[in-house]
Amino acid sequence: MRGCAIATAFEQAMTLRFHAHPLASFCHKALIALYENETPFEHVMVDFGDDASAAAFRALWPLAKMPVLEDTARGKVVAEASAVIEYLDRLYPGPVRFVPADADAAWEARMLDGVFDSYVHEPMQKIVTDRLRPAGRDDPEGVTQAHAQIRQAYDWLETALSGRAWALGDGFSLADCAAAPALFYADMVEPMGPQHRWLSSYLDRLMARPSYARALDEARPFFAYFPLPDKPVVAGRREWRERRWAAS
Ligand SMILES: N[C@@H](CCC(=O)N[C@@H](CS)C(=O)NCC(=O)O)C(=O)O
Repeated sequence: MRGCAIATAFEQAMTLRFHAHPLASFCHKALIALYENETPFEHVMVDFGDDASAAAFRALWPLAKMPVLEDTARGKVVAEASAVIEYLDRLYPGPVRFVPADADAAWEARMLDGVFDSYVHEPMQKIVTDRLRPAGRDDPEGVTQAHAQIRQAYDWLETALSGRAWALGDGFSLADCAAAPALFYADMVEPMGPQHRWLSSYLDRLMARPSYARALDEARPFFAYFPLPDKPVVAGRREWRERRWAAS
């Protein structure tokens, strides 16, 4: 029996190939779901700085955005982090279910997933990628709008999530997978203020959750490439926030 279980896990690892980069925030989102259920998979590193890696990834997924889950057993290529999580939830389920069976909880999970993606994660990406643009080709107006969008989302989320341990309440879901990398990186480019006390404590819980702590640990060797060298990335983050709040 034991041998069988090991063979099954091994075969599944060969079946699911997760194309991602350890620093990439949308990859973290889907990786959390894989780690939550300890789903066996093979990690395929996507390195856009390496011509062969970039070409192989573009051949698999012409829109060339990570993450992509390749299911070789079923002949499927699943792109978009939310779709990857739903795919795992339906086809490779584990103890943590990411889209709740209850209809009201399900739409709320998807709604919050969309809020984190569109109003926190994507504006954060806008701010970060603008810092990487060549001089004179930056977009200050777009960056100002992105900061305002994140602040507006923080204010709404502070009230919407108040009193909840996780985005929906007690159970971890798709919305928490979306929240973790979105809030983690957004807090570095648009720091939460004292008026976002609950949201900040939610980010602390997400960072302490073993699935996300593991993803962050794997990202550690690459943090130097994140264009914000003056901020504590993981260790000291809470102290950095408390010092800022005390001074404000
Ligand atoms: N809507 C996509 C966004 C994915 C995305 O933006 N991925 C980034 C990494 S976090 C990427 O592949 N960037 C590479 C590039 O833009 O060239 C999703 O939800 O998965």
